[in-house]
Amino acid sequence: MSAVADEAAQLKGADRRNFLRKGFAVATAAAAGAVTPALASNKAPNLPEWTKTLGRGVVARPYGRPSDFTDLQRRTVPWLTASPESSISFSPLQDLKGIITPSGLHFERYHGGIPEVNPDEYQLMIHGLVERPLIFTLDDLMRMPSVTEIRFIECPANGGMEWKGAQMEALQFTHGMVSCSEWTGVRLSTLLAEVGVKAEGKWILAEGSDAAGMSRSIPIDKALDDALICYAQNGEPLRPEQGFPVRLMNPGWEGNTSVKWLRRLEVGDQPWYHREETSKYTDLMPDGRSRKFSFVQETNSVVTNPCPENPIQQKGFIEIEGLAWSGRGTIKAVDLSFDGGVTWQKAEVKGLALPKALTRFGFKTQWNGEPWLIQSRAIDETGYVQPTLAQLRGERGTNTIYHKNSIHTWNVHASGEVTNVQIT
Ligand SMILES: Nc1nc2c(c(=O)[nH]1)N[C@H]1C(S)=C(S)[C@@H](COP(=O)(O)O)O[C@H]1N2
Ligand SMILES: [Mo]
Repeated sequence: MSAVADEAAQLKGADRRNFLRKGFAVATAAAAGAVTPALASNKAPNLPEWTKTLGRGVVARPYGRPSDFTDLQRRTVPWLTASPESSISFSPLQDLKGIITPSGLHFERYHGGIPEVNPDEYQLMIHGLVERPLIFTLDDLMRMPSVTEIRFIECPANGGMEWKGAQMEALQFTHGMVSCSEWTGVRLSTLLAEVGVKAEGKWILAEGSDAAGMSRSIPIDKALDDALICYAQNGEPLRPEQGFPVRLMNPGWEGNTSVKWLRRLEVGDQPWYHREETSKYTDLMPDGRSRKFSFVQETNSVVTNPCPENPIQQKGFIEIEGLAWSGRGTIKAVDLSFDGGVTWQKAEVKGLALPKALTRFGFKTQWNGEPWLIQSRAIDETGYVQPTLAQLRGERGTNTIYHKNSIHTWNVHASGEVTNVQIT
């Protein structure tokens, strides 16, 4: 018997003794899967190269960045848009853990490029149907009472390429227009109290200072509820991509309403019906008419492991994982199906389940090479159940690109490969 095999056999003996003492050792061993047995020869002086020289010192990178051995990337779909200034990059959901999207991987969506706003010259004007029209500088905003909340932002076009059929062979492209950060700022209601909204004030126009001058009409109820005038993301100033130095953040609502590089809020008595709330970001129904204002991002979920980018590597233990979110509030439950929605089992909600935030779920099981049609179905605190594709298409047809929150299916093949399919 070789030294290695001998050592492995000894370890097995030790494991067996442990097992006799503690019942749970079996589950642990099964969960570890095919892992190399420990070797005594792995100890000093047999050390890896990187242990034999000093590493990089503390000042080399005043602002840290991920290891050069990692490859985390926002990616684009080249044919989707005509120019990089009016385009979309998708978050690599397949590579992320937990619920927070690292700031550098937050999906990007803009219509006129990223403006370089000088924070020293920054101004937010609030006017219209108010008692005291005011201009706030960044310092003014930062002196006011702040709140910090973990919330997702999702473009209503997330999944838009899948309305007519399964098209994108990557989780990053089927669902990567959602991200989740910890946001800090001033409640819009606090600012509105400063300016004093007149009784006729029922809508607010939010206008960006980018070349697109993107603007949306926000109902006063949302403005007075949880809308945030936001200047920080994951503990540091907003990234330029996310609207530096200040964006509006409407938790749970279509990302489009969260106007970035915010320069002006005008209080009015009716909506403005600007481009991004009429010709765009409006759902075309089967009868040719459009749904007027569909603000809320409804309950959605997707399995992130396995997925096309994360095929199953070995038989035996696997923890299925995924993300669920609801613009209406907190995720209450997630069901999983392995047979395309015929039978369902309860998944476990892992870690924090916060309102209007990405919520991670998991499910521990075994895979023995059988084909799976794996689906997740999220249910939120209002009792809303994520619809099937057939239900959603029944209501909205296929001539739209927005608000596709239907149950998604991954086909796990006997090889462990995963492909994107639709069950209708
Ligand atoms: N000023 C301005 N705000 C904007 C946009 C824009 O083009 N200009 N794009 C909107 C759209 S369509 C979305 S989905 C979100 C995306 O936010 P993110 O880039 O921080 O992910 O920002 C919104 N806010
Ligand atoms: Mo969007």
